[in-house]
Amino acid sequence: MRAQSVSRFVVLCVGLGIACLAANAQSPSSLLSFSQVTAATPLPNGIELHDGALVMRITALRDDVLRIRAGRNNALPEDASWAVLPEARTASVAVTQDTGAATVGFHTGSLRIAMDRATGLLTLSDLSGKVLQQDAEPLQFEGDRLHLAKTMPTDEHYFGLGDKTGAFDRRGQAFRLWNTDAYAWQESTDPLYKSIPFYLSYRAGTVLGVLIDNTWPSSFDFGKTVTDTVQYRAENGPADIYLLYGPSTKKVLASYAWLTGPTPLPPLWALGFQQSRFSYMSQARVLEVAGRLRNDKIPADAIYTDIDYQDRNRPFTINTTTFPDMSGMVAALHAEHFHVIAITDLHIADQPGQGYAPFDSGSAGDHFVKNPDGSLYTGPVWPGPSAFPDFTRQQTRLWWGTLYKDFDHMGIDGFWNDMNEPSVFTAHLTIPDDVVHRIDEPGFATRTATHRELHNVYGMENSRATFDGQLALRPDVRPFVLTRASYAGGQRYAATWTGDNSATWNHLRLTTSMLKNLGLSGFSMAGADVGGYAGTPTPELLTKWIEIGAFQPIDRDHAEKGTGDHEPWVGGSEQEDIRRRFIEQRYKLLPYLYTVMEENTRTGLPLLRPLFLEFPDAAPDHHPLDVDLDASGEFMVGPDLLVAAPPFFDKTDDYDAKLPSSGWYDFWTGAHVDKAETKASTGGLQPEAATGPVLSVVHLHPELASLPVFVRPGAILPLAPLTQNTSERPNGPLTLRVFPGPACAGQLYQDDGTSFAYKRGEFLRMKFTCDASAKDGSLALHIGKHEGSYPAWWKEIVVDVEGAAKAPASVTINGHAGKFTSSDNAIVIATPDKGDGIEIVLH
Ligand code: MIG
Repeated sequence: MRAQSVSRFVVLCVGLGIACLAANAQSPSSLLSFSQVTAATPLPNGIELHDGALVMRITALRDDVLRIRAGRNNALPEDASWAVLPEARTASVAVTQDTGAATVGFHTGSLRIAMDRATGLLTLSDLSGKVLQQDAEPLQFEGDRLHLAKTMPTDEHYFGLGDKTGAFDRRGQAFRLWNTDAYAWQESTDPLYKSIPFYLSYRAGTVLGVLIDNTWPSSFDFGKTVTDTVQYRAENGPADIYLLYGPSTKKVLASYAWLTGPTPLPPLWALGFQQSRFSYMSQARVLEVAGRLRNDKIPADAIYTDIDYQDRNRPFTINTTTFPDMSGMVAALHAEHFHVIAITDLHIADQPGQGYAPFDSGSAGDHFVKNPDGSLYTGPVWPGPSAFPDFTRQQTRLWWGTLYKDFDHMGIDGFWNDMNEPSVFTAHLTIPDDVVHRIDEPGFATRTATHRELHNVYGMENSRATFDGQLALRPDVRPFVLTRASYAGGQRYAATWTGDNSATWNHLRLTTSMLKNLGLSGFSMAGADVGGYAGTPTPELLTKWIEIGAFQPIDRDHAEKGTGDHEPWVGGSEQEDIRRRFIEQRYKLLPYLYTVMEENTRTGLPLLRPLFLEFPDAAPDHHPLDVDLDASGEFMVGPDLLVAAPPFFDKTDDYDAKLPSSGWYDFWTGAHVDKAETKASTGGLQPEAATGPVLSVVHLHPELASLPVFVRPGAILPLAPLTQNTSERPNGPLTLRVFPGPACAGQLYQDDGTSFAYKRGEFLRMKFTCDASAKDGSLALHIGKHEGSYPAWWKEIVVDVEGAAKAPASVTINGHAGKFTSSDNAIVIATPDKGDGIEIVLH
């Protein structure tokens, strides 16, 4: 335990602002480094290390997941967490102690951790000795502050931290964690709405996930302030660190889902097109917009009511002048198969004794946070002076859930939790630091806590209360909650969006990296306001944004008050026709999108993926392809689709997109990219010689009406006939588009889309494979039997084999001669599907 001089700390503090000033006030002797091992106690599942009165306990939750906790005065921090599930936090495996002269530590079946006895520096490596993480400095406390420093190998890349903006790779950037209502944020704005202290360090295809579970104001600095050093600082709170070893990104994401909980299966309709604006000012306008979507045959599933449906902006009320019959409106929308999502902010108008039930019941139940003197804290927000629920109390969350009773009765289908950083209309932007919250919660010691400690977890607990409230009111309906603020683990309760973006081409570009990083941080159900929130998009920008949005998880068109309309028809029929085509394509792809979302609930793999998730080895040096400028506009949708948007949308020049591996198909035409001629639909696809065995380059010409999308060779994509909404039963066959290639396979998952009946076996799962390896050149396609009891919408399957050079001589279906047609690139076979499996061979 080494006390250090203040002067050194001042240097470390540069650039930290306010928090740093506080630290400087500490006396020099309060700076403690874990800088030697004075005692080591082996544990069955780890080791406890001491440097005098500093204690560090390192345990193995699994062979590939370690937890490190440290504290002063011989005391470990409380073993509790908002982020990590109790069953994961308390998991444990036996380890083997490694006691050397110079180091002490242990190893598991896949990891080795060792502390240098003389310096206190930790090294985490795999069993072959490959270093995964290395301390640059020992763990350090300065008073209540915590400081960690890791080395940064030059070829290491960093991802995660949720939707923080800036370049996709966090290397060279620094971020603060302090949930902030960042209206009209721009590319360099930080902090934003969420605090997700989880990142991946990615080095030549080997990945380590790092979760630092601390809700206090904190910062991550990936070599910005001190070159080649990752620094983490928290101004207070526990040293509680989880290390998740891959080596693959997929494995790390699965472990993160194990640790913090998976995303629940969303209702199918949440994957449909959603229409919103701040605000549709009347019930009549809501119905008009919904009617126009149906009239214009723009598929859509949800419409939002923003704050103006309320009486004087008071949550859980209705302005009965402009919304005279909310129930009737909801019923009318339901009749048109729209789902209705209402905003319900958490600021409760301070209106005692006026019949405003949320305030009266909230104060009667003692559910609001308080000033240090015990009086009610109020802060100005939309309804004027407002009280703030104490969401870190289980009782308060239960109460909050009951506030939804009336809206539930009206049939409102989903709820939108905005402003939950929480946002307060003061210069400080949020609740003052010293306002008193309570932690009253199973698994936690009951105590009070300052706003400063709980600020970053407040929004997540708000969305948790809403989610649990929906479940309590409708136990067999999957809730849909959209939240703006959150913390690690928040994916358990809500989908999210990237807040108040702007109607600019650059903001459309930013959606790609933000949604990728959100997906790598647990949030698969995520979107960005389509069309841009602040400002009015040009017709072309709106069109391109709708094209891109059609391939992103949450596809919600939204706009700020005072901006021009930007519903899909705005800007003329030529634009509307293009936009409709893309939204229609999303609907036809829903079987695939939903299958990937169901997979996400089991594997933690997001719907919107960086290329490196699927192709970690595409580049010869195994760097993540997405960090290259010429691949920076690209993203994957599930394992099989690659959207190759340009790196900069406002450039009209041709561009070269990189495709990992080779043999890709054009999604729109089904043609092999390698064999494609110039195709208008992808803007003049002209394959160039691959730069290596594992990378293809396609030359693309940007066009407003088209978006290059490619399909991985070996994919089998399930598609449905076009519907106008997800309540409509598709009328027609299931289409399987088969893109022959290596490891050719696909899946389909279906269920009723809304209830939990799938947990009782009422789902339908099918697996498909294709095999073109036979010596005689035949292609064998296997369509699996129906698993589960949910009935198929189809009686017939249409198989569309893409990229075929020539027609087959014959086709057999279950051994009998079958019919086929062949056109340009495709061979089409139709077959009845009774659910017991089908073998099709193209000879
Ligand atoms: O102070 O509810 O990000 O999506 O339309 C603005 C009104 C409050 C901010 C949200 C935005 C929403 C708006 N809200």
